[in-house]
Amino acid sequence: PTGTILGYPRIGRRRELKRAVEAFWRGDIDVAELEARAAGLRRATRERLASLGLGRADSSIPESFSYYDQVLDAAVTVGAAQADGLAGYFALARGDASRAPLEMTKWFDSNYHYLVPEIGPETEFRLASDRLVAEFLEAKADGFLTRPVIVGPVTLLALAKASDAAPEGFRPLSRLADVLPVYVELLGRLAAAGAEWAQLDEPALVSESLSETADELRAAAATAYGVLGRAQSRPQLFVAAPYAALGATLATLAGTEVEAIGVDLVRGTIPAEQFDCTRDALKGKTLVGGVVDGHNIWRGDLAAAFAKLGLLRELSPHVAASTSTSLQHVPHDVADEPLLDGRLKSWLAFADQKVEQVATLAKGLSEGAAAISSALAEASAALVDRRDAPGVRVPAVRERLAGLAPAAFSRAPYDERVAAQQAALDLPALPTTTIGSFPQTGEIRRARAALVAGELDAVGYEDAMRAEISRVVTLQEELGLDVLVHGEPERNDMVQYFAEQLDGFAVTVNGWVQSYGSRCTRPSILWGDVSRPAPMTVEWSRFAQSLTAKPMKGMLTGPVTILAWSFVRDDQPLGDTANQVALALRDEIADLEGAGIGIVQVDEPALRELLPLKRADQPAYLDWSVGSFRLATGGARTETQVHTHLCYSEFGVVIDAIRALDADVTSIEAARSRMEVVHDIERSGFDHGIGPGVYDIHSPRVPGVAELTELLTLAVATIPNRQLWVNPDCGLKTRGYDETVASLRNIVTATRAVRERVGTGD
Ligand code: THG
Ligand code: ZN
Repeated sequence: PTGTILGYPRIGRRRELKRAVEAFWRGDIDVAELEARAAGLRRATRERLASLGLGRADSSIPESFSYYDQVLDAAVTVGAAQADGLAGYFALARGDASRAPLEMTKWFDSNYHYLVPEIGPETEFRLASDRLVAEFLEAKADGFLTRPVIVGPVTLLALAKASDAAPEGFRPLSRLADVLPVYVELLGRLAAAGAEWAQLDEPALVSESLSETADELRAAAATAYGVLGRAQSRPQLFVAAPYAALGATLATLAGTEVEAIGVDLVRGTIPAEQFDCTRDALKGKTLVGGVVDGHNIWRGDLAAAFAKLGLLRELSPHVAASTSTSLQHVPHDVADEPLLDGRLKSWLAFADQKVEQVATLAKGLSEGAAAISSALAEASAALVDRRDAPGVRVPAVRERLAGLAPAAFSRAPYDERVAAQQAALDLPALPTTTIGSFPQTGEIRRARAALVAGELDAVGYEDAMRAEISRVVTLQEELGLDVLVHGEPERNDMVQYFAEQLDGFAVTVNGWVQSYGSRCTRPSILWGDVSRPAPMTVEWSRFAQSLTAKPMKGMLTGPVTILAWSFVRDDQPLGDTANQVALALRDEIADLEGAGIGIVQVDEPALRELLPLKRADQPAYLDWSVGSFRLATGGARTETQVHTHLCYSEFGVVIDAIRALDADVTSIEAARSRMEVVHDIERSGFDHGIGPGVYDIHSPRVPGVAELTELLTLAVATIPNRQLWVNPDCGLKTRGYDETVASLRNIVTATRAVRERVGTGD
């Protein structure tokens, strides 16, 4: 085949898998019904892919289904995670009465989260699942010859963490030789079932953010694919290395007996100096060029993609077109978006359109460029149309950015700010607050759904939201918190809420993308120059502040996070786009100040998330990301206290960035590590306000007063009191009210006890 994709969304065009899996969890359907629905989805996917131009019988359709996560699937397949049936599989992902869920973390530089397998010297590898074989046979019975996909051994081990039983310093990759026989056995079964190709995903080979060095990973690849290549009975092997440049590891893989190697030519290139050595090593191997971007939703430059495949042909006569990554990161189909502007739609390619692009390129490879010249010309015309369309470049936005003085990125010196803020806010020592959102009750969701359905008018909706805000403010006053929030009932999602109000963004109706397990997000599309036609949050905050004499925090989402959780234009540097968003937020902060708001929190939970995989790219990233935050907040008055919140971050990794943000107060996730972070904070010499989360909001467990007191005692013993804030470790949106009230009450009680002990009682 000359065209394929690395993987396809599995959640379903209408999130059918999410619905089925959640119905199973609730006990509404049994395992047979769940399996039947999943099989139906897989069938529909194969038919769809064939109708979009992938071959039915040439292994170009990948078998990339997963009930929850592909890393968990691989771990279960090799026996590294024990799952008793589907219920046991889900228990690994979500935990049950007897065990905690596996840890979840971000999959390379995507917005997808995978489960982290735990592997130690005691882990007994064995082929424990035949799901891959069964799905291949299921396809075969329907007349499809598909290509089974599994996470490869190097990536599986490199992403795993050491089990609790493992000795200090143990690394799962040290078990490579033990896991390879299981892969060999699996390949044998696939061959026996009639599979002609198998795909092994090895994104770890491109990463510089793992604990293994590039040399260690390259050596592991040589070992692994040396062994798998020599397997007695196996399908042809396609090793895919998405998400960044493969570098010298391409030559390493070329030196093994695998039949095809996939390279990401959207994020990476093959350097000219590698051409000679690689060409000889490649011999009869197929190079699969990932030239259609699997990460974004742009139609892109198809002619340029085709030209890249031409360059690959100088390395090997066998070249195939592919996506740069699995299409699991993009929604299904532009045609499912009736409300998107037609002109914008003509610039877009979701998964189905990208499959068609691959099919076009494949045709060009086998029949010559002339056979696809009109398709290439149409894509180029759409690019030209996009370049000059109204809203893509707005002179007023560009002039304002170009005219910024360096001073726009800085506030008064921190000492001055501390004094002015203390005078204005008069907060006690160890002030208590929350991160911003309160539980999104069924009532709130119903009101929003009724508004969207037209059953509730804007006035009725706003009344419902104001009632909720009053309830939340009253609750916080009763609890005795020091800095209050309005609870954000009016926000569906902390990015989409802003995207819906800013010029330059579009939002989708069906553009769901899997975030983890059954959870999805609907990223907004940032297509043009960004500006703020009107204030976005001010009336809600003004109303909330009118209800209380305590300080009310204004709540905004920062520029980096707005970019990270949207599909962002690819026609200018991210930093330029981020600064446009920053200016809109800067104006919003000024308006909040005008409405009497003295504390503004600008959340950047995704600051760590966008960090590039290649170390060489990281300084430039930190430069623009920090710069955009400073531009957003740099206009705040000296007496306005600027907060930020970061999640999913190891403090050690982002401390330099946090310092550079220069926020007055930063709250971070810390509860899961039992406050070990306070030692990092102390060592780093960080001297601004800091709120290490005192309990984990990701679980319904209510932390006890004694436990909280102990954590706070540790914190005050390590960090100067004047710096310390007390808060949960993230927003409360996904929690219920019962546990939220109980937890916050305990936080206030523990804080008061510790305040008295350190002699700065309120
Ligand atoms: N918003 C956006 N992107 C995100 C997050 C977010 N990416 C990273 C992180 N948070 C991912 N975490 C979640 C947590 C919960 C859900 C999705 C991603 C979730 N989604 C609902 C679901 O799938 O049922 C749908 C929500 C909706 O109706 O809008 O619960 O916070 N943009
Ligand atoms: Zn958080």
